[in-house]
Amino acid sequence: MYPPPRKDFIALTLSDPHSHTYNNGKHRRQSCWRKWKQLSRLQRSLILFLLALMLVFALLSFSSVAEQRRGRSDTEDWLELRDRGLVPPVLKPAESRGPAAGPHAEPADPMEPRGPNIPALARPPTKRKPFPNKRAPPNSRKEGNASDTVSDAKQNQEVVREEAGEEEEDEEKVISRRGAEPATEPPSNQKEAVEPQAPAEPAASVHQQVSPGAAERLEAVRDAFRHAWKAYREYAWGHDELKPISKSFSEWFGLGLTLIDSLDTMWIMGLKEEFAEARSWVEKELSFDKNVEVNLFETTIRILGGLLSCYHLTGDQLFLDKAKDLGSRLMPAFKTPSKIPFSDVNIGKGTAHPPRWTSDSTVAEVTSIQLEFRELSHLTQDPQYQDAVNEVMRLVHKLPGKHDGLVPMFINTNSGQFSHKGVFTLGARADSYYEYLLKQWIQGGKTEDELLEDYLQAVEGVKKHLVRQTGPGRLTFIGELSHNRFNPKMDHLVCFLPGTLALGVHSGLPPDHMDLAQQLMETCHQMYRQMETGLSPEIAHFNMQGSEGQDVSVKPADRHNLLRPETVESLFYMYRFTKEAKYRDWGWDILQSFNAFTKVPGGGYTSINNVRDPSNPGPRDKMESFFLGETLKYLYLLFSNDDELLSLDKYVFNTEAHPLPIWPSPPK
Ligand code: DMJ
Repeated sequence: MYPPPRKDFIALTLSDPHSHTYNNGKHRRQSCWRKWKQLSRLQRSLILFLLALMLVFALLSFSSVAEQRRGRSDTEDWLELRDRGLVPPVLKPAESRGPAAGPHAEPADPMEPRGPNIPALARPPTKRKPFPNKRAPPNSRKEGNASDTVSDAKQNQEVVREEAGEEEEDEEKVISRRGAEPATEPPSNQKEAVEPQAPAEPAASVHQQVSPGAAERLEAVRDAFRHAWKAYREYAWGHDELKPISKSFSEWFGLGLTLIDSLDTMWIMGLKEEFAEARSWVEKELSFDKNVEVNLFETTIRILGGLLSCYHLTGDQLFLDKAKDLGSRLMPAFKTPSKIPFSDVNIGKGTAHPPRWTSDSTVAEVTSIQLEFRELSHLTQDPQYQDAVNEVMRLVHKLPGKHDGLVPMFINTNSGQFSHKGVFTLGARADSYYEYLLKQWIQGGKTEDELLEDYLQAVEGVKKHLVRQTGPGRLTFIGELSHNRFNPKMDHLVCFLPGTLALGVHSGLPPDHMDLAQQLMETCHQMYRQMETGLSPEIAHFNMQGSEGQDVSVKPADRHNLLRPETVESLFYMYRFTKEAKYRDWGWDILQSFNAFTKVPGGGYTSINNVRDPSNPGPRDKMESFFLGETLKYLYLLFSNDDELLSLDKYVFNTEAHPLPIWPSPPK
């Protein structure tokens, strides 16, 4: 018998797959083992080494394939979202990153699915910073000062660019929030906040009911709000206004103006956690027992109106208690010889006075506090508030010096007569007189005839004296009358008028008011469209000469944009009553322009100096409280399901966009 030959290779014996004999496996094991034993030590070591090498290689490739598979799945997610139209359009690199997070990470919104924040998906998670319970900026923070005018626009541009670098860092923090890390503890004040009662129609439901396009737009408005709020929260918490470029704040009355002004916006947008945190500040920090001078009108429309609307939306007694406290502290303003209130009140001392240079008050101011004071009486059953403001309307109703229903801009607190007569405008110092005539009439159940009479007469006066058309494009606009001389100048403030006229028609007033509303809406839209930044100037001049040239021109001193709400406010009304998609599209264009030219990287929006220069719009380092209180709110309402959210048959919006209920029964 020959010994088995030594082999330098391994013979593999493949079993017949069809042979299922009982001993087959055992036999094969024995055969392999025999063959292994026949190999030399060197051969065995070589084979073992090769096998070990293959094992290591296999392990390495497995982890890399798994990694790739994870990456691919995120990309696929992104593509799917993009195809479904859920990815917001990219405006410029900074904006495409989605909202950045500062040291205060944004809490997740429990009411809504967050909109896609796509670029963050494929990034590795990073550690999230804790959520500090900061109620006010520390003492080291720069104090706000009165001057918010930026002398050197270039310098500010550089600041903006520098801040863009910061957003790279911020972006990483956003990414961490999207990872699977446990949620950070909320601030203690947030935990203690009393959960406000849910509104009858929570804003969260709106998202499910609107079309995909509208849902994307709503999310873009919420993103804008969050971006602005983040900076306010971090750099101006509890102060009146944010200075987003210097990351500081400025005070006007020292009452947390932006915070209170924004409360109902947050509620409407379904930003429940942000709302709860702000509510907690109102509960623990807000005090009106302060030696501060406040402007009666501004405090009424923003703070009193904001508190009252929050009370209605949430049913939370805290807001009504605060409103009552503030209302009673404003009452000294009415202690004048004429009962026409002074412009300024010291709410701590209980004293009131006109501005230092005059004994006049502004007509719009004394006639645009009525909705709020009347509502306060309605809720408290204390007639003193409504008696005071109704008396003002009664006096103005019968006052000589009007021009076919148009009112001058000033009224004297001693004599109770109009002063500086002969100038008529629908812009600053007169605007909301007209708006509140209609809205008081609606609030009171359409029973107060003098209000209606004054409103209808005023609209006729506007048509007769102030409405003109441009030569080139036949744009209808509202000019001003100064001692019988017509001036083709229109403040952006006048863009409230299309919305008010439309509301009047919706409330049963002459249908031809709608024609004027539509034409003026087109003009306000053109005031944005014809500017290089897509943003309206503060004041526009209109070309009434010939058929050549531009319809709209802007004087150098009027080129600024303060993030004002009037045009988007009117778009909201016009869309509600006509359902024409173009009004939503115009609002969307405005939001894009705000994002392109006023968004400060890292947080906040700034008013700008020059709407005609897209390469250097010149940030002013100020975010007005009404941007959060009004402008974004109206944009949100414009894109939301109108039947579900704040019906205009149930609510009337005050001039700072705070919804107040229409009374079910007429006033006594
Ligand atoms: C708002 O504060 C109010 O609407 C006011 O009546 C005039 N407009 C500003 C914002 O532009």
